[in-house]
Amino acid sequence: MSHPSQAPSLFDPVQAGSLQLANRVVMAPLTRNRSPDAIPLDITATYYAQRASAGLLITEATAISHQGQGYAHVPGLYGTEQLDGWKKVTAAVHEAGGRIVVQLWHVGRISHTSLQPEGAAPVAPSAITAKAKTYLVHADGSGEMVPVSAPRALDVGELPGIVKTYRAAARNAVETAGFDGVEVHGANGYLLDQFLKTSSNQRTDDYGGSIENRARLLLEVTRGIVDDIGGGKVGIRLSPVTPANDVVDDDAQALFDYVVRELAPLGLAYVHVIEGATGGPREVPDRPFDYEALKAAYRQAGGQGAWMANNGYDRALAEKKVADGEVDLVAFGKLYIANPDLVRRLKENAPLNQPDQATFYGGGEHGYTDYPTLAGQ
Ligand code: 8OZ
Repeated sequence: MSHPSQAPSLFDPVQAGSLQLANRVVMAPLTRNRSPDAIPLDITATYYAQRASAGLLITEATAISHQGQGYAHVPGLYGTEQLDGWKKVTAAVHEAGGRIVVQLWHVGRISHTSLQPEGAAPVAPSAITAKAKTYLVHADGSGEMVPVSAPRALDVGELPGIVKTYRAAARNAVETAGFDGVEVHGANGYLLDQFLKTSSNQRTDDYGGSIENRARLLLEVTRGIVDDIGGGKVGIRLSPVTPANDVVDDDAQALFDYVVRELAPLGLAYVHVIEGATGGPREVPDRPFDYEALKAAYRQAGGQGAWMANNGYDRALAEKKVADGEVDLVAFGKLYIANPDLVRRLKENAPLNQPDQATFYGGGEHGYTDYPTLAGQ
């Protein structure tokens, strides 16, 4: 079907909304828990700048508010110190010739009272506790995985405030912190995904029940951000069938086909889809999903954003799907932890460093900024 001489390659430039990308290799958002008090450190600027040859860097998930935080030492976007920390990151990435967007995060029920303002219960669409764990760091520096706390259901009157908080974070991201854009985290069982999916949303108001109602918060957030900073600087991440953080939908295909049709007129930079179980198998037992149909629904509704795919891609699969025109961008997670020069390694089919799971979450430079490049090896 494809014309080999004209087929796009993973290493060709591409335009995604307002973002001019040097290639189609993307660094996926990766939680690293190295930002005490939610403030990105200098080593974080080094870490992202080392990876600036990616067509696009997506930051680790970043809390839009203290209430939106659910793990120890994840960064935020809500105060002067946090924004100043991010300024150093974006400056270092731009100096190295890269492009970087920040992932906007509200965890909803995936949190713990000890991480919430005044020790309050985390918030959720419905008062249903997730079978999930979060990560705490104690005063003596030791870390621990603990079950998430029981959430309280958000009052409908609180939802406009949540939309406003997302919008403020997006404006701060581009106007103050120097990001090239933002990615709305609509995936992995966090707040917006909790509203989308039937297992976590049992509301009986305008934000629960029908697909239209369950998608309302995600769409209000995304449209609001688009009004503020322009659709060309906005991406969104979705995970139709991931079991991450204990969510499932009764009819994921119908739900997500609707979501992308509604997103189509917004002029987004990209739609980022996690295929299968986040960080795990590309197929989820008993949860079939047709990603090509999802993309077709978006295109048929006029969506022109770049189509970004993620999860378990290797060089061969990425090159094939880009050459076939199935996907425009491929986001690599674990491979980007271990290979700062991933673009070069893929291009030259060079050996890859293997990521060390023990240093994914928490710690300092080890397992963060000390993975070697080919040039340094
Ligand atoms: C791993 C550990 C903690 C959070 C996600 C933000 O899955 C995350 C996350 C991943 O989207």
